[in-house]
Amino acid sequence: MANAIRALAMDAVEQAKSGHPGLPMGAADIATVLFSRFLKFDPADPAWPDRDRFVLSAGHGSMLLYALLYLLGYEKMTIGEIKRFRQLGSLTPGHPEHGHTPGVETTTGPLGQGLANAVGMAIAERHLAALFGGDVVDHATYVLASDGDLMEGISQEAIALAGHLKLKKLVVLFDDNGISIDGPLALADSVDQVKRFEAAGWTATRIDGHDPAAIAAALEAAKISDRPSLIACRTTIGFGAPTKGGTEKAHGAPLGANEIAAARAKLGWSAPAFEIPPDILAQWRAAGERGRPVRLAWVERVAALSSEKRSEFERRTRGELPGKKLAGAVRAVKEKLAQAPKEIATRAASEFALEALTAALPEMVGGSADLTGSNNTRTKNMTAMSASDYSGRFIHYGVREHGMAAAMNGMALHGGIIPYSGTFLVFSDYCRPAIRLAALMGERVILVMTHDSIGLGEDGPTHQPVEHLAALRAIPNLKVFRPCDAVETVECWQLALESEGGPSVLALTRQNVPQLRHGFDERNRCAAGAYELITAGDDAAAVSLFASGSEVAIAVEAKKLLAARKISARVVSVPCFELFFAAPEAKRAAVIGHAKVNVAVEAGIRQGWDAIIGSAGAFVGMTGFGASGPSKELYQRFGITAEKVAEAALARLRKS
Ligand SMILES: Cc1ncc(C[n+]2csc(CCOP(=O)(O)OP(=O)(O)O)c2C)c(N)n1
Repeated sequence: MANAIRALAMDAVEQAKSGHPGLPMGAADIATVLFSRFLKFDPADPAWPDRDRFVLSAGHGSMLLYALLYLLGYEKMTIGEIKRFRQLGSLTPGHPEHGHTPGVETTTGPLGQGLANAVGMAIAERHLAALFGGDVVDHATYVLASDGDLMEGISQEAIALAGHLKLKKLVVLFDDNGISIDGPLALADSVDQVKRFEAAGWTATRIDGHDPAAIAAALEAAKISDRPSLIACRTTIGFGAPTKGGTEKAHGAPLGANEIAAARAKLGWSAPAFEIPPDILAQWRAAGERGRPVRLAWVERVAALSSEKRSEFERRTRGELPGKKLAGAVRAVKEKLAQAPKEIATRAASEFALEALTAALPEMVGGSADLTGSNNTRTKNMTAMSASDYSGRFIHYGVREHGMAAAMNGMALHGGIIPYSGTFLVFSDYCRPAIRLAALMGERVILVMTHDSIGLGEDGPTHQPVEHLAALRAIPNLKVFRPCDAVETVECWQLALESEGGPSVLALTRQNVPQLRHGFDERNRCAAGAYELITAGDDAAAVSLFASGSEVAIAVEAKKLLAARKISARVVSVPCFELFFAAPEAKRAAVIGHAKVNVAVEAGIRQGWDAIIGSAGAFVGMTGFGASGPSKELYQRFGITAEKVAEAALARLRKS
């Protein structure tokens, strides 16, 4: 059965003239034992909520997964798709893509991410099991990780968190082949992985990864472990390839016709390319059938839940928001703000909104990378998740931004949870690879990022984001929200929660900002991405002032300065570029207006703003790094003031 995987991997890579045969050939025995005897799944329902998860963290070994899906009988994964490995539009892209190929749990390729996703999946399983009971939530998460996965820094964050939370149903199968692209691992690494995982609170064993009995025994032991398990499986990369096996030559290139022929002979595999002997295929298909009765029994157990519990479980599994409750919570927050306006930091406004939102949406699971008090992501009635109580809805991620962002992807992929996190905006760089993957996969994760400009003050330039808004706005399918006041903050929260098909960043201030939206307005004005906050009055505006976040108040002051000089100006708040750019052209044109002069103000770099103000527009913002000092002095020092905005407008008017 394992040789069927090896043959398909060799043949598909050869046909595609590119790809990675080494990992599938080396890990074939591990995968065969896991999928034919341990993994709980049903090819007839790849999205069955209580399936065990299998994460191929070493995504370059994608042919391992595609071969398994075909052999086990996943309907969409035909032999034709295997033959079209790596071709445009096939279900067999170079690296596994979640949402594209049924049976692929997460998109992998950037090493280390899959392992950290799996930690999030295992957290989600424990949390939901605590809420809904082991009768309906009881599955394991298996990871196949390579040397590369374990060399990446993110793996340390992931395994430390998993060990701390005692995620006993998480099992990492380490493809311990001692080879990476440059050659023997010894060129670059000498870590004892067993000791490393043990130090992080895991059980860890070392086995022969080509011995099915040893693999099965280790998997059995992992099942009863009270901690997460590492099984370091000593394997030979490209197992079966007579000259290239065991070397880096098997890692990432077609083996060539001669080597493939010799491998077939060595493995005793006489079937032609892409053909699986019927008896072997039948064995695989029988393995694929194992899970059906298990799933049907589960369906019955779900049906036996009280109707209230069942409908809540199913709602959460579908990722469907409790629409009325969400709308009610947002309305209640807005009504309070209309009655008693708040001059507070938007991070505090976020906490104010979260009190209502987390009460209405039990699927929200929050957290922070050790900045809970600064990020304001923990509401009063949230308890911490721990190894002794997985029902807690707040995760102390520790100082692990990258692991946090990737674990959130895993939680969102698992389903039943809307994860949100907290850190400083400047550390979005530490989360970026995971944010990019959330955007690529279209997963709803929400990243609260506070201290969003020089306005954070005394911590200085290491902590003051400058290019971060632009850098985040550059990621496709990511919404970057920068609300200007408490009302916009709750509106942006609502939009992020409703953003089912992608992640959101909420960039929030440390410093207080005035409430600029007065009175109760049912509409979510931020949904337009940008909108006219203050009109010019009766006159046609000579100046349009655009701003986001804390700088909207500066634009409002600048309007007053201009008015004193008999120049009419309008103020446009721009809480979300992406939503604005997605609006129909006519709407965008109306918001941009046709004043003689456009000026934008944002305490970040100009990049991106030209799409709104045009290259002739004036920009007031940052051109270099910040400095350490009180916030108000920094705004003066870097010239991000109402006076400078008014001056910029006047200078442009004089020229026009
Ligand atoms: C973050 C990241 N860096 C680099 C790469 C490119 N890359 C792909 S596989 C690999 C290492 C291969 O070694 P190993 O992980 O042991 O896989 P094996 O050779 O055993 O298949 C590298 C550097 C990547 N995919 N992701």
